[in-house]
Amino acid sequence: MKILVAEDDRATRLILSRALGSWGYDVIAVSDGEEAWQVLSREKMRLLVSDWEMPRLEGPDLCRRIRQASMAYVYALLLTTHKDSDRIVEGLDAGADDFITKPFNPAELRARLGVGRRILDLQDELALKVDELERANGQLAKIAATDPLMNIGNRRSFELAIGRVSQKAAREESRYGVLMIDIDHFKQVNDRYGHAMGDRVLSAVAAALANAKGPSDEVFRYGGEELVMISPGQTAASLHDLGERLREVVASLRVACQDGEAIRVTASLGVAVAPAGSARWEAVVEYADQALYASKNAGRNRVTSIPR
Ligand code: GH3
Ligand code: MG
Ligand code: MG
Ligand code: MG
Repeated sequence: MKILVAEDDRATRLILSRALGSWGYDVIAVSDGEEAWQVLSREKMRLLVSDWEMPRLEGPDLCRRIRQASMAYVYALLLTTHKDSDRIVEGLDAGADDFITKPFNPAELRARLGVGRRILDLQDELALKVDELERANGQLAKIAATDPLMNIGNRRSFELAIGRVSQKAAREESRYGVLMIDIDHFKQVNDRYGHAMGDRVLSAVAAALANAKGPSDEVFRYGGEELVMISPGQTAASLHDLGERLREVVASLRVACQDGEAIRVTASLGVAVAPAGSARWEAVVEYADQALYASKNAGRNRVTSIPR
């Protein structure tokens, strides 16, 4: 383990370096606090033995600087000739973890450094646990935002995403479109091929739509066999074109059945563009939903835009 020694007295520095070296430490020795600070800024050091009184930067000031910096925890042991407790309090307040009085007893120094290493080991274990928890948290967040069958964002992520998109559009005075996509007569697919096959069709439709969307578009499962897409920067005409393209993607999809039969489905779409600068997304979703109903009533497998 590496250890940094800061001591301006040459003889003490040598004695310290030699003792630490003989205990297996990899020693870097410097002659004042400023030099010590430079080493700490350059290299990852976890253990510091620092003299109190040194030119340029004294031990307690060095400790203070270390505690203010954002670096891995450095266990700092101050060497001092001061035995009075006011001074010791001052050193500990400055950020030192422990102190030892000069002239030091080598066995005591070794034991106190052992304490420091124990604390650093605990720190490392804790840091590892925090890493693990953060990773697990990230996985959970992803699970909570994703629909497992369609492997796209769920209703909750849709609401977060459209909130984000609509606020950005309001700030930038830009437009965005919402496309509601509902599979036609899907109940019949379940009735005819079974629920498991129905699941496969749903996941194939979601994959095809996710693949067909533009790079800034986002697609989500709105619920059941209904999907919703957000498409920023659209005019009514370009949004209708996108809807038409997605309708064709669904209609040309073939999902193979066990007996070799290819299941085909169609979808009805309702699309609506949010007026420029509008942050209220609920109304746009409502318009797209009304348009979807219009597509269903007009015979399905079609795209309706509101307002026309
Ligand atoms: P329409 O053209 O009017 O939309 O007819 P539809 O049959 O698609 O609509 P309806 O709302 O009557 O039925 C939707 C069906 O979608 C019923 C439901 O069981 C099925 N469904 C919803 N979620 C899932 C799912 O996760 N897996 C499967 N296999 N089916 C689902
Ligand atoms: Mg000194
Ligand atoms: Mg349907
Ligand atoms: Mg439906």
